[in-house]
Amino acid sequence: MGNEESSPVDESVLPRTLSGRTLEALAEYMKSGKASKIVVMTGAGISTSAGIPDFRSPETGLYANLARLNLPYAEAVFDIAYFRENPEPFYALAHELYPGKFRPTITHSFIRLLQDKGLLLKLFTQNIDCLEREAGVDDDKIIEAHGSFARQSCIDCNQPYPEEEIKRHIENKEIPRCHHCKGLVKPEIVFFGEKMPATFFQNQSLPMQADLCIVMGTSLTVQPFASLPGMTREQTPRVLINKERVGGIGSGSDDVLILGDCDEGVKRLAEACGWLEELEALWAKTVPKVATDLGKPAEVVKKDKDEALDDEINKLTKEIDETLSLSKWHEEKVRSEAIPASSGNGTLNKASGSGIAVSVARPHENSGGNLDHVYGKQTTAQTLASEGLASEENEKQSGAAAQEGDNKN
Ligand code: CNA
Repeated sequence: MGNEESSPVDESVLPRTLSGRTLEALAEYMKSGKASKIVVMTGAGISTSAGIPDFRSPETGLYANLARLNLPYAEAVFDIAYFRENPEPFYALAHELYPGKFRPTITHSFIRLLQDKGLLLKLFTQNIDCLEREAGVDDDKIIEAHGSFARQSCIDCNQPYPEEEIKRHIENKEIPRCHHCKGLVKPEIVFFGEKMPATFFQNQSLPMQADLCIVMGTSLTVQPFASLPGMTREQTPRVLINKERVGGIGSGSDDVLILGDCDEGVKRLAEACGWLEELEALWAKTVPKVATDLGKPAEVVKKDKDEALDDEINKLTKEIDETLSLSKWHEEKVRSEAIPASSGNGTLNKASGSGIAVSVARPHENSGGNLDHVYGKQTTAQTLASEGLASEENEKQSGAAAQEGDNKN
C-alpha cells in the first residue's frame, strides 16, 4: 500500500520504479509502456476552468447565496428529506447545472486520451457534472463516487426514468414523477441521507492493480474517496496535478508533484510524452454543439472565468428566489420538522429510506453557505460512514489529519 506519511520523501530515498521524481521521468515511464493500467482520481478542480463554480469557496459565494435565499440551511438543496417535501430548489439548481451547458476541459480530454491509448484502468471521480462522459470517457471506465446526472430514478420504487424525459422536465422547470408509482424522480446524485453507489465499493481496491495513479483537482478531504491513492502498491508511481499538495502525496518513493493549474499540468505531461497534438485534437472535438438535444442553443463557453461564475451565481440565485417564493409554506414545514427548536446544537439526525442512519453533526444555520455534502469538505464522508465505515468523529479526525499534513508541507 502507498505510504501515507505526510512529510515529503527524503531526497536521499531512491525511487523504486521511476528514474526520478520528475515530470520527465514520469513521461519516460509512461512512454515505455510500463504504465498500462492507470487509475485517475479527480475532483471539482478539474472542472473549474469549464466555468462550474466551486460551490464551497467563499470567493464564488454560491452557497452563501443559497443560504441568503432562506433555505432552512444551504445543504437542504441536497438533502433527501428536504427534497421529498420540496424538490423545487434542487430542480432550479439542476436547470443551471444540467449536462450540456458546459464544455469539458483539456484535463477531461487527457483522461479520454489515456482511454484511447488503452491505458486507463479506471477513473474515480467525485464530480457530478458528467464532463468526463462528454469528453468521451466510456461509462464502464467511470466510477462516479458521489453519483451524477448520468442516471435518474424514482426515489420511492427505484424505477429508472428515461433520460430524454428528465431533460425535458428540467429544461421546462417541471418536476418529473415516476411513471409507475408517481413518486419523485431525481438524478442519481448522492444526497444527504443516501448511500454511495455500490460500484464505488466494488471497485475500491482496484488501485492495487494499477501501475500508475494520477490524482487531479481534488483536496482529498472527503472520505472514503480520499483513501483511494493510499490503496496503490508501495512501488506504484503516484502523480498529483493540483494547485496545492494534498493527501500526503509526495511522501512516497515514487510520488511526483506537478503543482499548479491542472490544465497546464496535463499539457506539460502530454508534451513530455509526445502526445500534445493528439490531446489538443481531442479537446477541439469537445467544442459545444450549435444546438442541444433540446433544440436550444448550447451555452457558449465563457471567455472569462470570473464572469462565468458571476453569471452562474446570479442565475441560480434568481431561479431559487422565484422557486422559494412559491413554496414558502414547504420550507416552513420542513424547518419545523427538521430542526426542532429544542435541538439547540443544530445537530440533524437523519435516517434514509434505505434504513441507513446518517448523523450529520453540523451547525446548519451557521454553515456560512458551506455545502459540505456532495459539494464540500468534511461531507458526509461522514455520510458514507454508512457501509460500516468510520464514525463521523473519526472522519473528522482523518480530515483534520490530512489538513494538518498539508499545512506541514
Ligand atoms: P474541493 O475540496 O473543492 O478541492 C478542489 C481542489 O482542486 C483543491 O485542492 C484546489 O486547490 C484544486 N483546484 C481547484 N481548481 C484547480 C485548477 N484549476 N487546477 C488545479 N487544481 C485546482 O473539491 P473536491 O472534489 O476534492 O471535494 C469533494 C466534493 C466537491 C465532491 O463531493 C464533489 O462532488 C464536489 N463538487 C463537484 C463539482 C463538480 O461536479 N464539478 C463542483 C463543485 C464541487
